[in-house]
Amino acid sequence: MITKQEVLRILEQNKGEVVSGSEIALSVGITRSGVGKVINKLREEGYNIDASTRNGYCLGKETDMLSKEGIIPFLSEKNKGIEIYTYDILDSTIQEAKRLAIDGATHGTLIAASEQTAGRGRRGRGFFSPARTGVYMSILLKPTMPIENAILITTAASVAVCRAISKFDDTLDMKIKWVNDVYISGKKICGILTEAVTGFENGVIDSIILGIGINVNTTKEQFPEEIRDIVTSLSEENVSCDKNRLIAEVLNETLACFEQLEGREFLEEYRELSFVIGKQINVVTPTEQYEATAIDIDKNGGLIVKDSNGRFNTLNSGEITIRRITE
Ligand code: BT5
Repeated sequence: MITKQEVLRILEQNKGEVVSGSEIALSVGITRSGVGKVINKLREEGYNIDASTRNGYCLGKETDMLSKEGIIPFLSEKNKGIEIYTYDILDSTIQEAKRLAIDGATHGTLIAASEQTAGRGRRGRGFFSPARTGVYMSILLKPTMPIENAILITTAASVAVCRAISKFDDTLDMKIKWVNDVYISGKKICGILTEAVTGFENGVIDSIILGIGINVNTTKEQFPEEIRDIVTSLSEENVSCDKNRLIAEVLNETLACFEQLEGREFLEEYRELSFVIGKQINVVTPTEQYEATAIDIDKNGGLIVKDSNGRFNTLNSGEITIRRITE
């Protein structure tokens, strides 16, 4: 198992380039025929490894299999030691993160899956997570700050996702819909869901699980009919992207924003990316429904709205829908 990971690490680090069999054998400490066997196993798992050149192996540049070895080369130096778990299929990466949190997983632990069978959105809604078309990841965070800062984690994560996607194309019309959705050209590309894990005995928040789903290669036809016209993917927006790298960029940016929760340095960027500020909206909270104008995002990530009687309210949760576009 470790041998296979070592061989994969070398191939991922040299993706698109030929590495000689003897070089791999030497660095992993196995024979050349041993390398051949491992390569065959990786191929069976779906890795596209070319051996057409004499004496060498080349992992195809277009190979897009999720793996820890594929993610690590794109992590910033200080994040390279983070615990990473990748899976072909999971019910939900949030569920797995919770299981790992209970087992004592540390700050920054990353869980990513190629497919989710029970991808979750807010309030019992689902998140469509078909095989090998998107990035479905959860990051386990250990808050060390007061809880009002912890609420800002979703806000910070939206900025982190925008920064990460911009690395692949910085000309996209990318916006954030308060509080947790990222849109490109008016269509949802990413959803974010934050859940807390509380200690069984003291009820104190022990970990926060940040779940992020980004549509990468999903084609319009693949989306269920009911959301087809309101969602998009990076490929639909003509952005090509390596999923392992996208995961690494999101993790790097999220952990960087997490360190700024106290100082809220990312809030100005959030305001600039918000497509809600200044718009006429419908506010739907668990207890009431009314029309209002979105005025600003407050220092805790809450949405300040003004209702038709001129009264100001700050929303900390709940739903909003954009009623009319008024610039
Ligand atoms: C969200 O909820 O958008 C949060 C989604 C979080 C998903 C990630 S994936 C990794 C981690 N593991 C999980 O199980 N979940 C997290 P909400 O704002 O409630 O939006 C849900 C709504 O988005 C649905 O009712 C659909 O209308 C729409 N939707 C469903 N699948 C979608 C997709 N793939 N892309 C864009 N929109 C989608």
